[in-house]
Amino acid sequence: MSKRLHYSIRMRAAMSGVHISGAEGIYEKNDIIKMVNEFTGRALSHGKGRADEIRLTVEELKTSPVRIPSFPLRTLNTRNPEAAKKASLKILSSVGIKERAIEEVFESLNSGIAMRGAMLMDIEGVRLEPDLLRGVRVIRMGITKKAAAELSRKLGRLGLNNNTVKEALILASKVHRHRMVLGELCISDDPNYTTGYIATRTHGYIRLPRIKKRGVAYGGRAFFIAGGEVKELIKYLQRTPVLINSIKSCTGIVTLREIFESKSRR
Ligand code: PML
Repeated sequence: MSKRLHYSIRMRAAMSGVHISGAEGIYEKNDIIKMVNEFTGRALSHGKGRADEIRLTVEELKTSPVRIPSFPLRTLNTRNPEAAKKASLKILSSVGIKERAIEEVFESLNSGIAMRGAMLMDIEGVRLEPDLLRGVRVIRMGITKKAAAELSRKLGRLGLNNNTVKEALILASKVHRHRMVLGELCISDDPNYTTGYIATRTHGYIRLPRIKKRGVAYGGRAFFIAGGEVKELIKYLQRTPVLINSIKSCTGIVTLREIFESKSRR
């Protein structure tokens, strides 16, 4: 195992007290200055406006990152929010999450209440995160340079080589490494970004275009969880450093049928 030191670099930017942009990764020492520059640049030129407050954290990691592969990525051709919800219900309920829990998450994410972190929803539909307003932020995750180049190449072929997709895929891959997480639903809070995703260990990362109407400035993330200590899960999500070091398949548009047929062949 590598003895090289790793650093978690995290950026959060706000404009007039409202969160507009965030980014993070795990890097070696030589890359710190470059990444601080890059993240600062991102905060100052975000589509939602120019940040007037940028918080940067550079932290030496005390433990070596756990190295894991990314989830495979696919896209369903969902034509509107109703179709995206229907597909989410089918896929998430197939791994044991109750429909009422999925409905509850859609309702909360569409309610307009902005949360910084993710909801933790048990599979029966009961919220379990200690702070219902803030949710749980997932931090200390990244991707190796080699895997990042491979991911850019694979996403590039699909016209998806951008930070939004890459960061969401890294996050979902880290989160589902924990056995308590059965599934995830995410809707972007960017009013111009209408693609969301669901993820499960069985099906991987499934993008859902048009999950919301353009112009809607809210969204969020929920993890469906079962069987264990919430405290222990939160500790993993926030403290365990995870690095993606290999990339599974990145495929274009597939049908729901193909998703169910291929799950055992991934
Ligand atoms: C976000 O805004 O960070 C969430 C993005 C979710 C969808 C990413 C994708 O297109 O795969």
